[in-house]
Amino acid sequence: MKIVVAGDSGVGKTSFVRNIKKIPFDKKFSSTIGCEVHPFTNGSIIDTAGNEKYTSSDVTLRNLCNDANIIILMFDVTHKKSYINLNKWYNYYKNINSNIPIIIIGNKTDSENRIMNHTNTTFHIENTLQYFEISSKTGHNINTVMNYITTHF
Ligand SMILES: Nc1nc2c(ncn2[C@@H]2O[C@H](COP(=O)(O)OP(=O)(O)OP(=O)(O)O)[C@@H](O)[C@H]2O)c(=O)[nH]1
Ligand SMILES: [Mg+2]
Repeated sequence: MKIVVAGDSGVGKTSFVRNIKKIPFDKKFSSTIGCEVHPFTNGSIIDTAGNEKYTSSDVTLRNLCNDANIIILMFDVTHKKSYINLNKWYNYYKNINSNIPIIIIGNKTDSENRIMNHTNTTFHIENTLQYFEISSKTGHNINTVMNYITTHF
C-alpha cells in the first residue's frame, strides 16, 4: 500500500506522518524538502513538500504517484488559503493520474483558531470525495482515516 500526502506548506502533513509512526508531536515547524518515503506497517507513506521552492520535480512526483493507492490532500482548518488551494493540488494529481483515488483531510481541529467548518468546507462535496477531519497534534480521528484507507484501497 502506497499513500501520498500532499497539500500546502504548513497544513501538517509531516505531523500526520509522525503521528502514524508514533513519533511525538513537534510544535516547531520545519518544512519538508522534496519528499520523504516513510515505511509503515502496511506499506509506505510519501510525505511531500508543500512549499513550491522545495517541491519535488514533476518527474519525481509522477514516478512516485505511478503505483500509489491513494492521495491524501490535506488542508489546515485554521487557514483558508490552504483550503482554496485544494483545487490546485486536486487538478495537479488528477492530471498525473485520473484513476488514483483522492481523499480530503482537514487538519488542526484542536486549534482555537479554526475558521473552516461544515458550512464553508464544500470542496469534497462538490467533487464527491471522502472527507475526514483530524488533529495531528492530539491524534484525533487518525485511526479512523487509516482504517478507512487500509480497508478500502
Ligand atoms: N495545533 C496544531 N498544530 C499542528 C497540527 N499539525 C501540525 N501542526 C503545526 O503546524 C506546523 C506545520 O506542520 P508540518 O507537519 O511541518 O506541515 P507540513 O504540511 O509538513 O509542511 P511542509 O513540509 O512545509 O509542506 C508545525 O508547527 C506543526 O507543529 C495540528 O493538528 N494542530
Ligand atoms: Mg512537511
